[in-house]
Amino acid sequence: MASQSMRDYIRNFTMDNGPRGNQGYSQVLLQLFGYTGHGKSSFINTCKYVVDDGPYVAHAKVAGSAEKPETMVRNAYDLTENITLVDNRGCVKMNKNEIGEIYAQLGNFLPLGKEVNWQTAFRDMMELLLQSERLDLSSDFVVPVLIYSADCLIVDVNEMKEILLAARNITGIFPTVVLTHELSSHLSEVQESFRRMGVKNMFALENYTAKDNIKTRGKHETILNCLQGILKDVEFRMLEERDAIGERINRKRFLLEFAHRRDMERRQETKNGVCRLL
Ligand SMILES: Nc1nc2c(ncn2[C@@H]2O[C@H](COP(=O)(O)OP(=O)(O)OP(=O)(O)O)[C@@H](O)[C@H]2O)c(=O)[nH]1
Ligand SMILES: [Mg+2]
Repeated sequence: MASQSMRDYIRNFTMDNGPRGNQGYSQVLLQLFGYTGHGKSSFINTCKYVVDDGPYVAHAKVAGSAEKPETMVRNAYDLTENITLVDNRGCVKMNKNEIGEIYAQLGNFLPLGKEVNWQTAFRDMMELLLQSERLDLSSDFVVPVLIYSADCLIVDVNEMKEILLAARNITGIFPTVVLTHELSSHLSEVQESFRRMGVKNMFALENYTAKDNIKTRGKHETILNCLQGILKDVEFRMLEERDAIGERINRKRFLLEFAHRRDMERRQETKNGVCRLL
């Protein structure tokens, strides 16, 4: 499809067009997640640049380098009237503390515009879910999008697979994977790893940046193609009967069970530690 018609498709996308209507959803929320420095904020700026078709603007603040974490606050950016991009806090390593928070972000239980702190205890997760009653977010159709730099070989395949599956369990949708730094020599190896993990929707691209934003047809088309692919998936999902409130309840259940399990494991570890000392 030519760029202009892809752009029109994205700009005119609404949840109302399916044969079953919007089924209680008002917008698509693209939840960007992943390791810090892999290009989430840059991807947001790139998407806005391509879809708005205006000058390059750094809407989301980009890190000076990939090493220093930049985005600590969960911010949302409107791409169109019906599509929002969420810049979630990235993590340095997806360990047990951080992963719970990634799940809470993906499940859409954390307020926007506030700093994200990694919680550890079951009570914290429970409190977070109780407080989320103040937010009315059940009308967001959440799509998880993992942003991963092709410059980084995947060290722990099992950990990554677990995260992708958990993201699918929380949102009901297997994450789309966006590989940034597509010029990296590791690209095909990283692509192959994700393919073996069952990833079907994968897009490799170079983000536009403040320094390098000369419009190129190839870059523009890849971004439009990626966004269009995600929305086609949403349309496909909307052919089924859905229950926005029920899905939210399931997401809460998943998170509470996860936090409970994590708490039990930690207690067991402490107990084992004490036994060893005695
Ligand atoms: N070459 C190249 N550089 C990129 C690409 N995407 C991002 N960068 C650079 O990588 C650095 C980190 O990018 P960010 O967009 O801030 O990454 P982030 O995932 O938002 O990082 P946190 O907010 O810390 O979690 C910046 O210096 C970007 O200019 C890309 O596709 N190619
Ligand atoms: Mg960022």
